Amino acid sequence: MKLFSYWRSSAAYRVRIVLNLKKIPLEMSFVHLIKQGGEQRLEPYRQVNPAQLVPSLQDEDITLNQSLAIIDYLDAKQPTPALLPSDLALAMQIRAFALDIACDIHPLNNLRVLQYLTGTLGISEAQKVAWIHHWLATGFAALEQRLLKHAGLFCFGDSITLADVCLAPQVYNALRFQLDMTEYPTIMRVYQQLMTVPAFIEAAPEAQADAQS
Ligand SMILES: N[C@@H](CCC(=O)N[C@@H](CS)C(=O)NCC(=O)O)C(=O)O
Repeated sequence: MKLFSYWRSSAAYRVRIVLNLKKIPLEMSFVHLIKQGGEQRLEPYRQVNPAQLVPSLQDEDITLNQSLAIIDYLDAKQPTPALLPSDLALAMQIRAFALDIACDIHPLNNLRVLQYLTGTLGISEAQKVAWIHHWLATGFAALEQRLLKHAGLFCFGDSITLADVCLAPQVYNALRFQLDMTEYPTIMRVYQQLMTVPAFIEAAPEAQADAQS
């Protein structure tokens, strides 16, 4: 298996956490999202993923994009540890929480969106930061409410689930953009707990071979 990743990509970070939790060995291929105008836009990677986004996973004759589809694929191949509980209602609430992040929070602050805002539409750096903070705060307010109901040690009880896999990279991203997190004490408590788990520590952006490159 080969994962196309970039150290600061929060979508790739999700997949790296799952690979570590499930102890699946694989080869890494780094796609630098800034150098050369973004290697994701160059022909070799466009052949892998025409959407020009990381991550992508290659396994034998299959090439997959979308981190949550990749995670489902890995989960099917290596079911333990499980990322969702057997209780259907709880499992779907966890999946919905993951989708809250992957569909409704993350895309608004993605690199190409920010580049379009500053480049094509000409907004200032301050306006860009306001945009990032607005959409993160909107999303985190709802996540905080959900966690008040469900959190134990982790997002949903005391076991790591798909919700934690998506939450940690999104919080990393928010801290990187210096969002004031005092409004989200439950999110931060869970995040601090996740930051003690080896699978999360080893998947962190700064722990990657391409970090700071
Ligand atoms: N929904 C996709 C999102 C993928 C995505 O947006 N990747 C970002 C990095 S986190 C990217 O490659 N950005 C490059 C760009 O915006 O040009 C997934 O979950 O895999």
